[in-house]
Amino acid sequence: MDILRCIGCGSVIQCDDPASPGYLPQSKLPEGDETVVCRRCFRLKHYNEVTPLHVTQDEYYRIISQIADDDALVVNIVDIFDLEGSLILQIGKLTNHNDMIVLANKRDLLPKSVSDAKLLHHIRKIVSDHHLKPLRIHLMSARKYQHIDDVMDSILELANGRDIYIVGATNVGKSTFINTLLKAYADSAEDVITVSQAAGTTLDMIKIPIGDQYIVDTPGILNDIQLTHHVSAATLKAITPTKEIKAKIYQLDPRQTIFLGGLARIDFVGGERTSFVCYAAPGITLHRTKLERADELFANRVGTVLVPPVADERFDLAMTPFHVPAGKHDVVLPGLGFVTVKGPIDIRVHVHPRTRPYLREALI
Ligand SMILES: Nc1nc2c(ncn2[C@@H]2O[C@H](COP(=O)(O)OP(=O)(O)OP(=O)(O)O)[C@@H](O)[C@H]2O)c(=O)[nH]1
Ligand SMILES: [Mg+2]
Repeated sequence: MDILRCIGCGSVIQCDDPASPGYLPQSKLPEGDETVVCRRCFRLKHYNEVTPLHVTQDEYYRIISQIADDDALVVNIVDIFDLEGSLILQIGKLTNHNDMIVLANKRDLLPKSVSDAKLLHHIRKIVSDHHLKPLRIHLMSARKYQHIDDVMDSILELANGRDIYIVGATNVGKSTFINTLLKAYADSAEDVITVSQAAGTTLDMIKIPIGDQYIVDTPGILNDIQLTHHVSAATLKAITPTKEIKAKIYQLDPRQTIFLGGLARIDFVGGERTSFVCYAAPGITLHRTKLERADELFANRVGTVLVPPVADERFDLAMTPFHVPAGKHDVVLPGLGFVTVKGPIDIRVHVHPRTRPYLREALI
């Protein structure tokens, strides 16, 4: 008998261990050759109930390195909202330097006033800093169907009949992208592959035939510098924007601080009074205070004034000082958003110790 796989996450179906991927009670096994969905995917889809499971790093490498044996097109999806966090350093080597295209997903989250040209310029720089050499880079929104036709034209042209592997860090939208393609080009009425806000949704390769070639979904690699992996489900929900993020503007005097909930803080240490234009999910409470009060506030008011996080979740934040040169710059707070400021000023940026804040020329 052929191995039976879950169409939602790619796991091999098994009836022995409810805690392992692909579990389905014996009684639910299909009689004929219809597609099956494992219990975890079923629950995710119908009750939004997440059973945490992760592909280990070794397992990930084993799965992804299969691409190295194929002459294929690698479609590397990254998340515009967390570019640094969603790039995989070793991907060129793991895929034996197969031809690659980069798709920068979730364009819908950034304001329309951000120019595509500027955004592409910035993405190109980060991609090349990471020593990746894609044949092309596209912006898109898999969820909102933005630029999907252009992307598909590019992919089919560059694949030229070869298999197409969709790779990327967890949560960048790989499965959403394939579902979107299936709806747009194969008349699929609903999402076939399981998609969720939690990291580690897809657990093995899912091969979908399109004509003579395959389009293959893969599990995401868990990048430790993605904030996603360090917060509770409730916090993740609060910090994940669901639509275009809107600017919130604060005028700050030197010696003032602005908090993004209890998850980040920017101290304005020196310079002229200026505006801090914050772009983050509406679920994150912004709070301005005097620098001299900031430590005390952080020690006592996380979860009440400074939310998220809620309940007992607490993080120590790590501090990095920056001199912002003259002109408009974005202070990028990975996984949370960015704050546009005008230099020259001196600031101190406090974020989750696993993530790395950085400066870039302002996108807006
Ligand atoms: N705003 C926005 N959200 C998106 C877009 N594409 C995907 N998402 C969301 O991002 C989250 C992760 O999507 P998935 O498709 O499960 O991501 P994945 O890369 O397959 O994740 P793993 O299987 O865990 O590696 C879900 O909450 C999606 O709804 C997009 O274009 N815009
Ligand atoms: Mg997936």
